[in-house]
Amino acid sequence: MRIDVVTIFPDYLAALDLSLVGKARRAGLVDLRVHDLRDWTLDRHRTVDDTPFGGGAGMVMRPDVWGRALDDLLPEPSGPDDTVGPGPAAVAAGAHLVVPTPSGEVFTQRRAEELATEDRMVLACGRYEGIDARVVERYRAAGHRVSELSIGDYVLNGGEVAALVMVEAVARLLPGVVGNPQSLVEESHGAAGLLEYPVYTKPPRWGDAEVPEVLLSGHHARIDRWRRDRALERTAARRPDMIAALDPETLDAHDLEVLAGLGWRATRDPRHPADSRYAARWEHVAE
Ligand code: JEB
Repeated sequence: MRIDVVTIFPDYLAALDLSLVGKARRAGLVDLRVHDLRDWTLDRHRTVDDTPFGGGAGMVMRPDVWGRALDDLLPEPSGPDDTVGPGPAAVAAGAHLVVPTPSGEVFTQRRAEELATEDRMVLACGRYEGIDARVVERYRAAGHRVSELSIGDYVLNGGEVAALVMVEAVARLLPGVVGNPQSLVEESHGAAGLLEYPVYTKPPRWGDAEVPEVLLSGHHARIDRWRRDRALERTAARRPDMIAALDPETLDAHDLEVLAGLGWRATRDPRHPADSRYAARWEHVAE
């Protein structure tokens, strides 16, 4: 995958040379190119911003500078149903333009998985009050895939940190980047609905703190059940929204018992109590 990042602070992205992404880059699995937006300015002062029309605080990034950069970096967009390459490995032509912004849709593991199927991604990092809105409109109208994404509900000073997050989340999903693909499989089970269970390593006794006995027992079925129970408890305590989104049909009797003990009861439409065409729902009673 080729990833182009455009920013007025290219040094911010140096962190991607470390660790997993750097290794993937050196192995030729990711072709990451960081560009200085000011290379597309035409004036002596290399100006990228100006005052907002309509008034208000701060500065806005000029569309003409961004337009020159993106015209250079974005390949021709694909047609409505254009794919490149044979069979199931086919990917859409063109690139996906990603614009980090606090007003974007939330960047989730699903979005990372979608972006990891792209052959090319261009990340446009804004600063100040953001990028003139005509930029996104222009490239969308021209048929490019464009996503305005937020990494979460807090305020940053620019898109660079969000771009770091997105590149790392996407790059580790590319074939060959994560050494042990089994860890991606186990993770996707977790991401399918529950937080991860707590993990432990040596020494088995650290001061007063002992590793739970069951993990030393070698009883794989009991270990799996213990881990599942801890995952259910943690998720109910920290992310009730994730419990509410679970399909009760995917849970076994023991799961339902654990959740019932935490105040979560799966219910069916009382008019159709046994009819699987009517989805089960959750009812939560605080203890
Ligand atoms: C991303 C950015 C700014 C209003 C306030 C501040 C470009 N989750 C996130 N929080 N903040 C950003 C983000 C993401 N993704 C973010 C790009 C820019 C913040 N700012 C500052 C703009 N408008 C400028």
